[in-house]
Amino acid sequence: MNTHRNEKIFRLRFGTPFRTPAVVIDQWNSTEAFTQNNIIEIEETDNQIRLELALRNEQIVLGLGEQLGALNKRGRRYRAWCVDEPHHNPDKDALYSSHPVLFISGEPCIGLFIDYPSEMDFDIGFTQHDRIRITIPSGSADIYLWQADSLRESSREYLRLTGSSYVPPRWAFGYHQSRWSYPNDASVRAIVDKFEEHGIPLDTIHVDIDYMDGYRVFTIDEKRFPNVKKLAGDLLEKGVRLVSIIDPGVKIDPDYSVYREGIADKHFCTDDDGHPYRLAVWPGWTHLPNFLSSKTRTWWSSHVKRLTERGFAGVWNDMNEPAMFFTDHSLKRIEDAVVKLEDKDGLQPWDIFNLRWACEDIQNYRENFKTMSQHTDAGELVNHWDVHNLYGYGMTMATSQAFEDDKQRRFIFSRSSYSGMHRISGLWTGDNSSRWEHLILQMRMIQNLNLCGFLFCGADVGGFNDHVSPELLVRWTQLGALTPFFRNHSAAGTRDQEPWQFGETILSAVREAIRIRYALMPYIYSEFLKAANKGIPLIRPLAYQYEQPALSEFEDQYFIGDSLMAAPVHQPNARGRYVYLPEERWLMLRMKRWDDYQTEILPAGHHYVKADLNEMLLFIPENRLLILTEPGNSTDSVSGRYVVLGLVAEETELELWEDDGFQRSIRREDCNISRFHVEPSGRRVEGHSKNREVCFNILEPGRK
Ligand code: MIG
Repeated sequence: MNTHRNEKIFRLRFGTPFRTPAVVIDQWNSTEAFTQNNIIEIEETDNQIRLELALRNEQIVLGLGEQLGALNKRGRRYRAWCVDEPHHNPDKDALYSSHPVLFISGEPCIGLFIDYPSEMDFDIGFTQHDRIRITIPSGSADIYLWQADSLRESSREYLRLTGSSYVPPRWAFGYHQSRWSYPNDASVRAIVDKFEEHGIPLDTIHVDIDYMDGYRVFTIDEKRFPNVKKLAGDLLEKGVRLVSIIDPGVKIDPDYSVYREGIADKHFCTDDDGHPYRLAVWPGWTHLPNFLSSKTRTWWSSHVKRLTERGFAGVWNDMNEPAMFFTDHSLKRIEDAVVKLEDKDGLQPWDIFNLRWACEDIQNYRENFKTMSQHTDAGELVNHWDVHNLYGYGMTMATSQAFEDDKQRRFIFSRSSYSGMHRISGLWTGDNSSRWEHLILQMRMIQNLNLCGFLFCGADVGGFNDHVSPELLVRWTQLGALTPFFRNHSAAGTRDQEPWQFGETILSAVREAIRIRYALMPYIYSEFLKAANKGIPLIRPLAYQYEQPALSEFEDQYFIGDSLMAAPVHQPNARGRYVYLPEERWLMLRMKRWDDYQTEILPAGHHYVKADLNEMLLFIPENRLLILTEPGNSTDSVSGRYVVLGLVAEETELELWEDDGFQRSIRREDCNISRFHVEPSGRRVEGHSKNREVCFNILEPGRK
């Protein structure tokens, strides 16, 4: 073991770890010995590293980014393993991404990041309620450890280690409409027209896999979409952008140039015989690009670039865990099991169970991942299993590379990711379902994802699998309006869930929730820029915001930036909810529309607050200011007056950051800064917005 220290963070290097792109600090000068302080026990045996930590009752464990379970990860077992998992049920232990970092509360707080891109086991108080036990089934890994005074500091250290957030263009903060699939040019136009007709703001429409010619990545089916450039241009005139999905599997087809290039230049992952690895996904039999190779990434990026030159404004990376529907290997397993049926008299129960299991896990069969290899730039051949969790990150690096030389920020988001990918892309949480349980799951995930640096994240609003109910669509849209990435998306075969599908009452409630999002846009965007700039989360658990671990109990409430606490209604038939207010006094807004709301001053403590189906709740702590503006049809057309809201007892200020929505730099000095002051002698606006129409709507009871 080799120990190096960088200010607060210690690196423990075991063996010869695979170099991942997760960490940005590369100076581990000091060789000062790491003192274990009896906080962590590390046991190294043959090909296994095991870490153990004791947990006291009051300690909580945050982190792990995109994972199931509660906000506080205690009491469960998790697996670091990127997997195409379409059923986000409570018994699952892994989803599409791997973010192997933990933030443990206490004095001091402990932070822990295991830079190891393959399967690991996180037993967080499951086997023994008072112990964390992490098992790395390898002799090689980099382990980073730090101590901090608070969870806030601890997350801050991690973001110092892995870098600060990707910033999408401003339009990506608007509302996105998607579905699998809007099948052609006419249907896309019709959807956009409907938004216009119903007065619902819209920034983006997504096209799913059916825009391609036979699912061949980087092609466009000219019969369905004869002129994407024209379509994109026409939409842009209405302030709407077009985003396309891309999948990593390249169809095996000698008449397809991307396939031929891939073969000629050896861009594909290989099997045990050194031939391109064969697996089936949507196009049928395909090969997978080897994104560990910089040459392959450059090749891929040139195709991404061409796609965007044809009119797409952003890229949606799917299936990059990578997903495998079946392989020769997993088919063989079924064939072998079927052969047993021939001897009916000799059949044993296990023969039948084996057949069932072979069919059940034909998709993403674990053993497949051990039979694929990838070579590195250094010419080393690596078993895919050992670097599995980096696949989506590699594809996203290649995507991001396409835009490296652009002056503008570009919109990229991915399904699979590994720690560190938050520097180059956003993320969505994949195939959830239209279930009430998935609202709370979404809230837990966006909080932990933000602590892990993935500021731009969100879940499919309305739910992907299953049929949405009208009430669920409303409540989910109200929640989505208070998450960074706000996209309605649903699976083929499920009922339509655009805002107007369920009659006037639902349409109106959904429309007003989306408009409230646009009213909040300057605030949300500004808080995002500030958070990315400082290297801190945008979405913050109460336990983080107030540095009180016990507040992790209230996992269905969270902060967006400093002035706004979300507490969405997430239960069926509910016409209100319980909310816990940690600070002395709060201003609550019960909003029917962005400009039609009741205000109420609430003291600290527990409250049951009413919220009809068409009402959203916003909470502003005392002495903090929130800004609203008149919503436009898209983020391009938001330019009305500002309304400043707050409950103020002492001098208070809000700094608002703005830019052109595209510029690369998010340094404060490159942004347009406005300062809104509220003080006894009056109200003041300084800086960029000083000549703008600003209306102060301030309550000042009991000003000191
Ligand atoms: O096997 O492209 O998560 O958003 O609509 C399903 C079709 C493949 C999974 C993605 C989903 C997308 C769907 N894809």
